[in-house]
Amino acid sequence: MTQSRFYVTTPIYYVNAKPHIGHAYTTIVADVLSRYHRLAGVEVHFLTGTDEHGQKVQQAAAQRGVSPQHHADETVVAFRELWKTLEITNDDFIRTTEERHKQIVQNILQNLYDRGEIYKAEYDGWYCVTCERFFTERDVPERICPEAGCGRPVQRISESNYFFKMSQYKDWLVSYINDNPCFIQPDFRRNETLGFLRQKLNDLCISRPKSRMSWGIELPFDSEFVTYVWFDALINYISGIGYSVNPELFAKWWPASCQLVGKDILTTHTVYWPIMLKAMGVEMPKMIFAHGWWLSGGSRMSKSSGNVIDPMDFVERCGIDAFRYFLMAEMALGQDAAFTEDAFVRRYNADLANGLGNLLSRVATMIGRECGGIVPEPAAESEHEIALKESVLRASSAMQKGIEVMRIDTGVVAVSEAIAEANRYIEQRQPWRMSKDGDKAGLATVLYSVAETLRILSLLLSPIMPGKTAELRKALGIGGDHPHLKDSARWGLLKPGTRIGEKIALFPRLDEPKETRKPVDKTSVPESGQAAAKDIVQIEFNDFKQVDLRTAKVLTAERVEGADKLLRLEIEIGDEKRQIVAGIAKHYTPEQLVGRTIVVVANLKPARIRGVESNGMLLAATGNDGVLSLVSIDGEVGSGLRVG
Ligand code: ME8
Repeated sequence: MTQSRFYVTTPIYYVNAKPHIGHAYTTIVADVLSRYHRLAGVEVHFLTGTDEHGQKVQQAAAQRGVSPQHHADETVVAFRELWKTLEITNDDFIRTTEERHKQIVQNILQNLYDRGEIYKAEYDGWYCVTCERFFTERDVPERICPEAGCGRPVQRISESNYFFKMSQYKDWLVSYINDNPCFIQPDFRRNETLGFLRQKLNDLCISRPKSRMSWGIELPFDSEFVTYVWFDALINYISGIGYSVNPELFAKWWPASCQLVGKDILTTHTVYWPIMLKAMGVEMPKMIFAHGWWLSGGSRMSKSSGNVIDPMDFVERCGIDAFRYFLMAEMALGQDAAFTEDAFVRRYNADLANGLGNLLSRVATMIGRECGGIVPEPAAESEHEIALKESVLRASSAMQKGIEVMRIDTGVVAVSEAIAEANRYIEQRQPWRMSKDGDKAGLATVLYSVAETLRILSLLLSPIMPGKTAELRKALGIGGDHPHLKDSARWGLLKPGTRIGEKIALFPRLDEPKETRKPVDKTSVPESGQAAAKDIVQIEFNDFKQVDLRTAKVLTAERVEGADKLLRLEIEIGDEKRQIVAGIAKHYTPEQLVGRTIVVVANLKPARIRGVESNGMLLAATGNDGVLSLVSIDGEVGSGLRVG
């Protein structure tokens, strides 16, 4: 992180309904980014808030028989409380009905009007109340709102109104976007905006006659009108930091480092907003990042689709941190993702209960039992410790890179790989055997290495799970430390002699929902544990003989794009080369596999897994803790040998 200041914004949410998981997601992403930057010593300003004017809010209030202000005052509480519950560390919360905001919107309107950027004309066109957007005849041939995910009927509007001269800036905007590839992210959203700009760009109608809609900020130059809700709302990003009234504060934070939005409001943020700023003579934000949608039942989660999930349902059951972790891990930032209870429970059990929680419990138990609760002094490192250290430091750089390139999810994958590596390291090194054999130096090295792993990984996860990682660090005996992000890139900072804390169950396992038990995984990873052994169905020897088990050498390995569990392996079986797809990406990195001799079922019918052909299946065992180990062969043997 090279910058010294970081200003991040979320959209300001409408107060016509209670917040749902979609709103929580954007706000948590902003919070995670803010916490990472603070951890890196960067000064942060994080702004969120509520959008309280406009027809939608006026209608919602009318339906309840209360004034719009009363309605907003009540609904805003739900947002404020949810952010508090989710441990959101916003530095400011702006409401568009606050005087500080209204004043600045009016200053801007007057200034643009005085400079001839705003004019009055007859408006004859179409309007979508839900999106609060105007459309021309050509935009809505079917009389259906063309906004992403909307599709509702539009209304005809004919009235005199004020217009902002947006069209004259079109060529400038296209050049600006082309010259500044980081301005709109991800890249495919930039292309979407450029596609939009290939069509004719009209001037923007920015007013509503009070006779039709009065719930808005009055135009300073015509008291018969209020301003269009988007013109009002977008200005929050600069009114919140004192534009035109507090030049010092404004200069400190503007331009924003990152403006987060959902893809539903791409056009308003990547066309209207930059042009408004340009007309005002204000610098562009450094980045506008549009993330994807949480889907529920196959469509966008939204109040109007009737498929919203209340974040509190999950928070109450599984805790704040697990909820925050799931949202960050499950959605590739930029893409859509489905929110299901099944996916939640599965990821919780795999990554948190069996992964991180299990690692802590193993480390705390062994240090308690073998070292009287004191972190031991490590002896010389073997190649096992070096491999573990590399995996942990890789997680540190992957997380830092992930934050820089807005891929928090890839940072999380690297951390969970390091957790799996540490659990596997314990299996390989077998500290219980070292204890039995009296190998004190070996035991101390193993216990130190896994405790140090936990120090680093808990630091990397702390912006995502502030509460649980604080508990974890207390359990490691380092709860009082105030680390810096760069401490995650330095192995060996955990002081031998540290007394560990109370043993805790960090993430108790959750029961999987019965009706949605994990489907049979065609990628060869078996269900974990010995429990299954007693249910084994016996087969005849002749049946077994039909299974052609062979040794195989891994020639290449790579991740399957868009499938975070899958690796594509090119293997050699004797003279033959072929490709298999295996669901082991959470347990092995591609580098750990190349050159290894594994065992495969060579005569399995080919299958397509996530569109990639797989010719065979590798064998692996999954421990009770969910950690997977490949079946391998003792000593140097060739490939293509029959196993059995
Ligand atoms: O559009 N998945 O407010 P809004 C992911 N007031 N994110 C989602 C989501 C989903 N299913 N649903 C909502 C407005 N969001 C305007 C914004 S800004 C100057 C004015 C998130 O209450 C996402 O960030 O409809 C989306 O852009 C925002 O909530 C829309 O919130």
